[in-house]
Amino acid sequence: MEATSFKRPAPGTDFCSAEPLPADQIQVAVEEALSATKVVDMHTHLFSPAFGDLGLWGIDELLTYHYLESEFFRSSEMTPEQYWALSKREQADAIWQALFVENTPLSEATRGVVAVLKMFDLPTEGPDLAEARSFFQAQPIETHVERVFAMAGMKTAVMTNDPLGPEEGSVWMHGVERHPSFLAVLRLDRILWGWSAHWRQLATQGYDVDQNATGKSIAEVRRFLADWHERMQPVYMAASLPYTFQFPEESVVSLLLSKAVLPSCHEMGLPLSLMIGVRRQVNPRIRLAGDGVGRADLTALENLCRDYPENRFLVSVLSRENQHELCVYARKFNNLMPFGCWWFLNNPSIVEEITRERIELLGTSFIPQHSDARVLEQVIYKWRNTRATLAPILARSYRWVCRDGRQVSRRDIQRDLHRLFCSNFERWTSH
Ligand code: RAT
Ligand code: ZN
Repeated sequence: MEATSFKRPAPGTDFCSAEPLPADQIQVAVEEALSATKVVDMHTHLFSPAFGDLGLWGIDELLTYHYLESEFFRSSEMTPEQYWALSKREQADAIWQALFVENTPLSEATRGVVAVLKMFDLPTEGPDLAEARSFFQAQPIETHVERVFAMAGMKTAVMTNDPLGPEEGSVWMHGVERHPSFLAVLRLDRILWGWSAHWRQLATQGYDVDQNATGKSIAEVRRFLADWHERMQPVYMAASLPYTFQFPEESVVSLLLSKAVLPSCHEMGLPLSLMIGVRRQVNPRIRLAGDGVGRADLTALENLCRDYPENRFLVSVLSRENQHELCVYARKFNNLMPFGCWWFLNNPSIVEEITRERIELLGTSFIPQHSDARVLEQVIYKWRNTRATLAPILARSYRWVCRDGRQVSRRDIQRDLHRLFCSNFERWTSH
């Protein structure tokens, strides 16, 4: 099975050919190059097999993805409380029944499940999930991971690793075997936004910190980050920030960012990834599915990029209304790398709009997409859809430059795709 539904490149296709391409061959050349480009998935919630049950995969996890849970409550009479009382398997059955049997799976997240089932030759419209369950149960995880990465056309997946995560922290403490296809990321949400609820965890681990981050706290948070840098070898540090994020301001978050996180990132040579725009728990009854979106004030980002020119920022914004500003800021600050079309933006119509705007304003100096996958097999459909959406946009850009008077070769296309999907990230994270 292919990473895309595009036509397979003819055997012996020379992706390095400098021959100018006739305009009518550009689309196919872009499709072929996209199928052949192995991507770095720079933000996922996947785990390497060494993390055991923290790594989610298989049909029950695919169906209970929080994107599908929020759609489920729109098509079922079941209340959230009744749903949360069910076992995972019962929840998956309920979602299958409501969204795939009683309705046609037209949304992006439901189509994704159909595409995954199809890729494994499993029934896409059966009344129950028996065949899919027995297929996934029979897969040894190590080889299954390799197969899924090959199907998705992925080179590496970047994890999201929370040192204060209840189960994850102890896995790291006991030492984790590195997997060549998974890179670590030091996620800071609990330390930044969750400081008041989590500072004691640092104190328990032997760091001399207090509730208001005074006294030795800053030096001790830096020591904590250094210890976790050593333990995880992360490729960047990361935080998700609410739409109300301001910087600088009189707050513990601002203090920790400016005095601990940014200096540590600089010293360690790591970028800081900021995902801005979540409006947390708009509907707490539906738990993880209950977060929304708000338009952020990106002057916070302007202040960060200008005042910390030695730091590098990987940034994704959740609100559609913030996308243009993000591109404009990227034109002002070369320490800012826009990335991905995140969460509610990861739908073909919006990916198309955002990517066109980014190409027009930034050329190839951005990272078009990450999967944000929480369940292993999601990368198959997410990357397939990304390639399908991007192919015509890129092809059109190449046709336009030809029309303007500059010819384009397969070598140009190959170089550009490599920059977009691999080297923009790899250069910034120096790995
Ligand atoms: O897209 C998602 O799955 C969200 O729930 C978030 O996890 C977001 O991607 C994040 O990393 O905070
Ligand atoms: Zn995420």
